[in-house]
Amino acid sequence: MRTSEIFRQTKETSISAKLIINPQNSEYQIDTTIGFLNHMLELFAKHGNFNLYISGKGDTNVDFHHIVEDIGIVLGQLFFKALNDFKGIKRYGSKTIPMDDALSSVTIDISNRPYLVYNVNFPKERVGDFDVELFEEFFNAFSNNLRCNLHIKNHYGKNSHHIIESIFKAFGYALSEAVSISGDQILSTKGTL
Ligand SMILES: [Mn+2]
Repeated sequence: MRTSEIFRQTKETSISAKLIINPQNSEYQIDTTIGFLNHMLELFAKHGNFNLYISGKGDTNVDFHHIVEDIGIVLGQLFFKALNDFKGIKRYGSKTIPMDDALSSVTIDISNRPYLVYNVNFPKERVGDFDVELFEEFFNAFSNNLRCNLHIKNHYGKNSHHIIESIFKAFGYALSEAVSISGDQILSTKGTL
């Protein structure tokens, strides 16, 4: 069973989280105090077939920036810790997923090399009281902490909620593929990642 737990506390946020990769049935319990972020992480867990438990709070009276970035850090750390030096994983994953008017692609290489390419423009800056530009910080933090290449592209879409939802579903699906077991070797001609 590939699993990990993280507790991270700073002066800005406090987050505890647990991950199980590819369980029998995906289960999730997400409470970040931000409804829209919870919604996205639930989609991610469901579509990636992960068990994901996150309980976090932060200085959201300042703005949502710290908690969103720190959840990205913790999520990346959870996968890094659960993946046992990346041994035996498929390494690459890619998925294109629509959501009504929106179409997005996410491609991942779990390469031990952090790099984010984020090609997303939202027609509206906010969904409810949530500033969608924060998702770039989230994915950047995730990529830095899992140490993966992460390429995110929105092809088109009219509705910001649909655009980000198609991204999170594709993110879960692509990551699920990349972490799936393909053998007992490290997939690199260097023999190491
Ligand atoms: Mn929705």
